[in-house]
Amino acid sequence: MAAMEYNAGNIVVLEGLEAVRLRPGMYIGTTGAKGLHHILWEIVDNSMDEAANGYATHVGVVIHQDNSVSVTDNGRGIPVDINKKHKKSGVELVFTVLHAGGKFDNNEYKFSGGLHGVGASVTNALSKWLNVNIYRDGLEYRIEFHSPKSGKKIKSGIIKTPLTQIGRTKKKGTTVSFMPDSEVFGDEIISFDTVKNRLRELAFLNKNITLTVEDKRVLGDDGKPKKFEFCYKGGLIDFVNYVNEAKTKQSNKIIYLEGGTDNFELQVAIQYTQHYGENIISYVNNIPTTDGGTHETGFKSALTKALNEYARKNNLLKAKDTNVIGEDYRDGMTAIISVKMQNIQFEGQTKSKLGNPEVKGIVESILSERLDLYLNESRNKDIATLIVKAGVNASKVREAERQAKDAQRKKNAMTGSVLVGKFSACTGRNTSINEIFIVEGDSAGGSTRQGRDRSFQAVLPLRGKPLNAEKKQKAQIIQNEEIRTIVYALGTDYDRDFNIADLKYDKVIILADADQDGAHIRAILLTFFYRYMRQLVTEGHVYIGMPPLYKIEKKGSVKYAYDDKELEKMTADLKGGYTLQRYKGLGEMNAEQLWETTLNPRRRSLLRVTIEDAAEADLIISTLMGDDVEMRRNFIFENANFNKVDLFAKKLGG
Ligand code: TTJ
Repeated sequence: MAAMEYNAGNIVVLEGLEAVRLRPGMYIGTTGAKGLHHILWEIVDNSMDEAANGYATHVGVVIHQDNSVSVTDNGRGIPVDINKKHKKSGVELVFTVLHAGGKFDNNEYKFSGGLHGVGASVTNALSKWLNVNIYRDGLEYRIEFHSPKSGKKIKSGIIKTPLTQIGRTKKKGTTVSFMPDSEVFGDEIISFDTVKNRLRELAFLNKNITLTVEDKRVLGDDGKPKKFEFCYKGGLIDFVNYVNEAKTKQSNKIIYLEGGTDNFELQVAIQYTQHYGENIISYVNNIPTTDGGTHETGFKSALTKALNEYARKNNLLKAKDTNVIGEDYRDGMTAIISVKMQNIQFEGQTKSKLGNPEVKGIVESILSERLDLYLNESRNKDIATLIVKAGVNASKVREAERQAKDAQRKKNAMTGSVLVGKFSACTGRNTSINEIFIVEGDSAGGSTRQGRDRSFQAVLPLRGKPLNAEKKQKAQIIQNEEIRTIVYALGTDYDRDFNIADLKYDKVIILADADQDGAHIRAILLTFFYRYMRQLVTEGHVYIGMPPLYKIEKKGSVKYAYDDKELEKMTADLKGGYTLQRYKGLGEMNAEQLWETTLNPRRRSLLRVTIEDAAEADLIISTLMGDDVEMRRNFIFENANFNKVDLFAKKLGG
């Protein structure tokens, strides 16, 4: 009987992992870079759970030369004893039962971090091999897996070497090493920067835990593997400092508030800067909620109420004044919100919005109480007054801007469109396929206009450089001719009046040269879109066009290379006898060549601009475009060029 049960159970397990192999997308979203990193986060999250609950102090990631990865913690070690119900060791269950993860013992951790809880078995299923070493009670254990191959009959199982005690040890903890399967992920490999950024974020969110990442594929200047270590005693306070590093502050003070109940924890850190707009970065169980949700709504509502109450009580708002609206109290604010809770529900297309309706009230009630205490403490009087005054002021500025904008509208109506003579619209009306090219320079603009397919491609040449949105007041920005033309052409309006439903194009494509000037124009435009039309970016409408860098001609046949790697391959294939032209700019191509290489959807290469990491995006933009010259110089020096902003971009296809 027992044997039967074991076999039956075994088959279910294998079918589970086989299902993951057959449809990886169902479990990790994509088999591109994001999915590949997802299977690493599944492992890291387990170690973070152990650390966040006080059992481990260190979590480390090592990327090996062969592109395999190890994750190590110094926690209690995954259980090795036999689970009575399943008749298997704890570790075997973790890696072979779908959705089990570290959560096979439901009551082990109060809050479980991590992505979507598909668990470590998914990592196992999508790895060529996966090995676990466990250091526990003075003994070292090891178990080795290799994954079922899709399309082939499953034989005895996926365990290569069963759980074995292999020696004695003084260490404690767990190490999991695995090789992402190239049959699933192609030639996608783990990115050091992606790991580094995520571990830094985790270190901010979980104070006093040390996170390390080491890349054995790359040697640093000292001849040793690249390595970073993150550990923050200040948690969210350090996080705000990091995000605001390049910004001019209203006050150096950071407001830190926390509170909660048995099964809900809230932490908030706030600082006011002199920069335009608000920057709220929020998390639930360490998962970024880029689209906000009920925790953010609760936060905003508590903040507005508390500040208005304070304003009335201290006569900063007079009886005749109306309340200041929330948006005005958040102008210049950086806030980081982290909640930990059970049974999270995510909403929205990208599942990055917290949906639990009860959370709004919970956050609101915790924060109202804490904020009230904070604001009324005598030593906080200066900051409380400063914030309220800034809010009152922002509301006056907003009113003045509205009037200026109305006046501008009337002026536009009288003088006709600002676009006359510059902009070439497309003839088709289908906004779901139409494209607009924003092109650097009049001459390139001219070739683009002649080369395009006018049925769906519009062209807007830029004469001068648009204003850097990071450095200017809002009112100045819309005075700028280039910016005004863009806003008008897109049809969406901007800032608080922005409405994505009015967007006239599916793709907004920035077309600039592959040089410093071009990079600068790209950065300026991306900054404007990011600050004033954010949805345009988050919903994936912004692209960077990629003109070729080289033209290779042999016996009348022409080929184009878009980067040096491609050029190397092409010239090697041709084995001599060719002529090579390096394009210095868009202007060197005639209309026909431009169509062939850069405009034609069948042939061209586009980068789609994405924002996965809002904190990083904000920091890069404020550093590159902000007013701290010294920081900018260091940043550009460290990152070798001005193109870091282009790192937001992901190549399409391939
Ligand atoms: C579970 O309850 C008993 C004590 O240990 C708990 C546990 O699971 N600890 C644990 C799991 N520490 N580290 C892990 C772990 C580490 C890695 C790298 C990967 C996985 C799947 C789990």
